[in-house]
Amino acid sequence: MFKAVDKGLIDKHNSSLISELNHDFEYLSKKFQTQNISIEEIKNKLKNFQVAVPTWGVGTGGTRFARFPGIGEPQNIYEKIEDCAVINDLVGITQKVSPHFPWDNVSDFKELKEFADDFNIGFDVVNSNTFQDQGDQLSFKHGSLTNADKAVREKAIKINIDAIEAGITLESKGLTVWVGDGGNFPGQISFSKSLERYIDSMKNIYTKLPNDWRVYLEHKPYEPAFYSTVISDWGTSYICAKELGEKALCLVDLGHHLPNTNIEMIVSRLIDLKKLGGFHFNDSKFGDDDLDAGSINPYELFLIFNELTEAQEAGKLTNVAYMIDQSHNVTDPIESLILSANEIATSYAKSLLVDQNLLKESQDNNDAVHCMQILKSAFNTDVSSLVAMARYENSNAIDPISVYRSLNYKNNKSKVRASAQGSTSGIV
Ligand SMILES: [Mn+2]
Repeated sequence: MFKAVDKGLIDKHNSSLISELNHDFEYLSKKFQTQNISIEEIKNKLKNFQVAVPTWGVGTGGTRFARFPGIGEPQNIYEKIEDCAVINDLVGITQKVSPHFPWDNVSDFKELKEFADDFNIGFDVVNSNTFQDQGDQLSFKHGSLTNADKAVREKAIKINIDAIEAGITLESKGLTVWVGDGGNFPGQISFSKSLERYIDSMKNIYTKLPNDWRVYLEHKPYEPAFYSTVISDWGTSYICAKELGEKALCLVDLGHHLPNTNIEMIVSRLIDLKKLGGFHFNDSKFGDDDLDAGSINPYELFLIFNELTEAQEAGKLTNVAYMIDQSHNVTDPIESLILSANEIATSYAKSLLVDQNLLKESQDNNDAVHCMQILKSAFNTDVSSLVAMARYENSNAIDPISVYRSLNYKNNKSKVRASAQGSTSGIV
């Protein structure tokens, strides 16, 4: 089912590239044979891999200084789904979108579900927004789920419960909660009371979760509050998830850590504690930069997937929700999301090349150099033909960017879509 991109156009592009791809794939296949790696097995895993795209990701992001919208930008969730369908028709591993309520203003969720079905798009985890005001008297200026005012907390709880109800109609199975609550001055908020109020509010939300749902708690050290943040780190997130119960898990947003934090170790800890729920993929150099996944530190992304693959092979991992969460300020978001999905799949593929038994043996022998070589050898392998072949066999594009550019998509959309209004950022 290809509605957003003409399948004939993908086939035409693919037919001009398949001969070279076959050649590269065969070379890699022979190389893997000498290493006792089954290329078919890895390819099949890649063909089944999925990472969700956030609805806010297809709009141009912004900073607190400015936003520079591109042409033909989607102006509502229906147009966002069209853009997400373009991405999925080309790459095939982004079949689900993650909406953000009430950012995504929807009056009829059943109709939205039917609209998305028609584009072969499903709904992943839903996100709630209580970090900006929704236009009434009860302001989130001084916090939402942790606000000292009970009426404000109740409003924030209701937004989350509404998001769950919307998600049920959309056949989602989870809710991600991130709050920007915190303080800008020492003494402004009580560390103790604000955390207590967070847990109390979350307990209210938790009781509304259907049995097969999960709630994902997202932590972040700073911003918008710059002195203290209520859910500031993975430890706090873990404590809250444990307090709430089995359906509550921790979500790791790669950008939500201070520089030089060993994120892959946090991933391992959360796996061992049975509380790793999901990821928001992006990249950063300084803080929550929301840059494209794998654009700055692809080795870190690989090391994270190495932990996930090790846990998967050891039977320690169950459903983990993968989502891209980045802000595209200077690129066409569709191109950035195509490349990011590809980077994530590439890191996953490379992690599958790691000989986990050999790594364990070398660790036990205290052979630091050999351990590093095992990881570096997998990371340095060019798996682009393998990732492209998985796409080709799934009927998607060998070279998605070139097909996308040949569509002249945004230029065409600029003639039928309203031009961007105002300045809505996309930073979560
Ligand atoms: Mn996030």
